[in-house]
Amino acid sequence: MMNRVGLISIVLLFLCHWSYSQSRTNYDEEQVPQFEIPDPLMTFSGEQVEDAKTWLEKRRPELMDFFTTEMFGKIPGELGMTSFKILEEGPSTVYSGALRQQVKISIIKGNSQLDFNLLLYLPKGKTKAPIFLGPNFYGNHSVTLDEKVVISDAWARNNPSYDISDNSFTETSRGVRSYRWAIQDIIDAGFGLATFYYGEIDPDKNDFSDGIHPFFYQSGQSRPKNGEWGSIAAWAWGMSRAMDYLQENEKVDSDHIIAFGHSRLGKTALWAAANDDRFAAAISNNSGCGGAALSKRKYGETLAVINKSFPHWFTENFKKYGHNEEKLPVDQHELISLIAPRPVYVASAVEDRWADPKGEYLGAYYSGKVYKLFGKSVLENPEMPEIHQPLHQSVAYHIREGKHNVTDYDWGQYLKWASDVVMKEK
Ligand code: GTR
Repeated sequence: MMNRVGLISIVLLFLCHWSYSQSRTNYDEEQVPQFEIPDPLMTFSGEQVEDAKTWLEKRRPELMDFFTTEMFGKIPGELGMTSFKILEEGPSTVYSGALRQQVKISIIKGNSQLDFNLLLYLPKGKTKAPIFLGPNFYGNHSVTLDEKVVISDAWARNNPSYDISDNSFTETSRGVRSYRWAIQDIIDAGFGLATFYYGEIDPDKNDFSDGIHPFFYQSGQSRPKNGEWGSIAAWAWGMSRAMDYLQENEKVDSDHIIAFGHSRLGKTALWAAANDDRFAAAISNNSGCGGAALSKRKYGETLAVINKSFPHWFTENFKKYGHNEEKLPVDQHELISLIAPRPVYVASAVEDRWADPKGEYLGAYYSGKVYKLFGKSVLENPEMPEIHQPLHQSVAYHIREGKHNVTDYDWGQYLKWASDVVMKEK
């Protein structure tokens, strides 16, 4: 008979093996489980949606509701921009033909006030420029070498490679991310760029005592309730407050403001555009898990992993789907379809396996069913295209060589698509 030590060893061995297999990242297509793609045109009660009207009146609201309460979280109240102030404006010496504007946007509720700075570069010659609006990771001063750009005093993530320490930005990080923002190309194509530091809306850490969340706390409350918003929803809300201001800027073509974001901010751009139809289109660059990639594929980053590493990004409810993707009645193609009929662009990078390029393609591909209801052009092939073979429809996609990043190649595609597709929409 096996003694107790033997039995305990076997149990421990089993547990180790189980936790190892649960935590190992899957990069093997053979290990992708069999699963059914939830039908965006079938209501939760099993009714088939056959036209755009039923989609808009019945199916879209229930999906919106699901993504709100189970994934990103609900904003506990209404809150818009209270005021704005032009801090500074002038011709840029860094980009030819560009006008720079810096605007402080304020949101006030009771005794609380949140300010964030929007940096704009606009093409000088245009009376009203279409623009890309995208939050940034390291402060407005990091996207450009332009010395006039104000350095944020918000909480910053320390990063030795950018000389960022003591959780604050200094001159050392000016321009460190300029390679990700093809500002001169954007201006030359007749577009503008608007960007803000996402940490001014909510610092990216599992701490809900700062940023916008406390504006809605009742006495004694220190974090959002279950079903209420996490950080991604807060950053998306910030994009809408920037939009409030952009509606008032006479130099901006307010019918053509495109939500843009990379990675966690690519997840954010999709959610912002789903919630706010003032966005004419959305671009999600390498957005991966919780963005454009299908969760049920369990390839690269999974729900369990993202919820563990970033417990503050989604609402509490979302945690129950970790290691339990089968229970999800939706998948990310339905998040994308909430943006329909407005154009959407999903982009991947070959070496960015963590974000699951194939899952990102399929997310965009399966959203096509909804876009088709509106007569829009979609991705027709269930097989993903080759590298550098962009597909520029209303639902657009490309995969490029290289890593998790935003490159000039990406911007080249976005600019072309924005001119050829988005500008023709309205
Ligand atoms: C990773 C995270 C991804 C992605 C990325 C980023 O660490 O696992 O979901 O969002 O960060 O934002 O760069």
